[in-house]
Amino acid sequence: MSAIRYELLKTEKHTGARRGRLHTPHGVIETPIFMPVGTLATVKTMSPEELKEVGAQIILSNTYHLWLRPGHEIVKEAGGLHKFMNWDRPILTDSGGFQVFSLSDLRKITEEGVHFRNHLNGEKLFLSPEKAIEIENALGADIIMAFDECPPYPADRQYLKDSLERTTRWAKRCKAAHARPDEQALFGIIQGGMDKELRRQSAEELLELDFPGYAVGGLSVGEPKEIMNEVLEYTTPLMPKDKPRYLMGVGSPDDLFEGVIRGIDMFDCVLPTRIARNGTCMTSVGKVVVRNATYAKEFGPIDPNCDCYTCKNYSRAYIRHLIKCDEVFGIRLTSIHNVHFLVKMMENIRQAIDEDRLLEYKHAFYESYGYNM
Ligand code: PRF
Ligand code: ZN
Repeated sequence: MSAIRYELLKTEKHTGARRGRLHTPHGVIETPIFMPVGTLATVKTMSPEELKEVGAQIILSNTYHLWLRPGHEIVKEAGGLHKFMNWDRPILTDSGGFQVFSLSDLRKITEEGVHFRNHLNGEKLFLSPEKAIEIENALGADIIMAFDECPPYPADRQYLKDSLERTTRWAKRCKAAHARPDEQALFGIIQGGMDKELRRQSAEELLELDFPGYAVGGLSVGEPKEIMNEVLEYTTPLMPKDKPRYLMGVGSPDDLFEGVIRGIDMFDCVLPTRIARNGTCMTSVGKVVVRNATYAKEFGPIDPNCDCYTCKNYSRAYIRHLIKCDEVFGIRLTSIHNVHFLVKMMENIRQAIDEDRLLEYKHAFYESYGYNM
C-alpha cells in the first residue's frame, strides 16, 4: 500500500494542466500546488500559524541540512519532523542530492555515493542512497525524495548519460532501503539534462521501479527558460497520468504557469521567502522593491489587491522603515505577503483550470505583472 493516493480530477481543455487531489497521511492537498521551503524545519521568519493563515497546504524541508543540524536522531527522538516543528500538515523532504551539489565543494561522486565536505565546518562527510533514506525515514515526512545527482548545466552527453544511469541505480537502492513505504511515499527523480533521448531513458528506467510519484530534476540550473519549457514539454508526457508530477526548485510566477500548462502538479522554491528578506515583494502589478526610497511616504499597502495580514494592516512606508532599520518584523511581513501571493496565485490557477480558462488567466496575469508574452 502506498502512503499517498493521487486523484486526477480533470485535465484543462486547452492545455496539459491538471486538477488533482493528493491524499497524504497528514491530509489532502489540492493540486497544482506551490510548496514553501522550510530548509531548517522552519519557513524562515514564519510560524506554522502564519503559514496556515496564508493557506500553505504542504511545506518542503531538507535532509542534508537537518542531518547536519540538529541531526536526524534528535528530530526522531522529538517524535518526527511534524511534531518537532509543530506543523501538522503534509511535509516533503528533499534527499540532499541537490544540496550536496549546490552547497559543498570538494565533492567526489562514486558508485557508492558522494564524498564531500560539510559546508559549515569543513568536516568530511559521505551521503549515499541508503544514508539519505535512513535520514528521511527518521524525519518522517509524508513524501520523501530519492537520492539523485543533479548534473550541472551545461554538461556533455556522455556525462549526463552516466549520471542518469547512476541515478537510476541509486533510485533502486533508495527503494530497497526504504523502511516504511506505507507511511512515506518515495518519489523518483527524472534526470538527463537538456537531452530529449536521455530524459526518455531516465523516465523509462524509473517508471519500471513503479514509484508512487515522479519529479523532474535537473532543471532551473542556469539554462534559458525556453529550454526548460521545451524539456518539460517532452518530459511530462513520459510520466504516469495517475501519479503526481513534481518540478523541483522552480517557483517564479511565470515558471509556475508554464509548468502547470505542461502538466506539472507540484512546485517548490525559496524565491518568495528569499526575496522577502531583502525587501522585495511580488504584487499584482509586478515586483515592488519596498526598501527603495520611492516608498518612504507611501502609506498604502504593498499590494492594494491583496488581502493578506501584511496588506490589511501595514503600509509600504512602515515596512520600508522596518527593513531599512533591520527590524526583523519587516522581513516577517514581506515573507507573509510573498508566500500568500504565490499560494493565492496557485489557487487562482486551480480555479482557472476548473473553468477551462487557464490561458486567459495567464495572459491577464502576465499583462498586469509586466511579463512579456
Ligand atoms: N534534485 C533534487 N533536488 C532538487 C533538484 C534536483 O535535480 C533541483 C533542480 N532544480 C532542485 N532541487 N534532489
Ligand atoms: Zn499582501
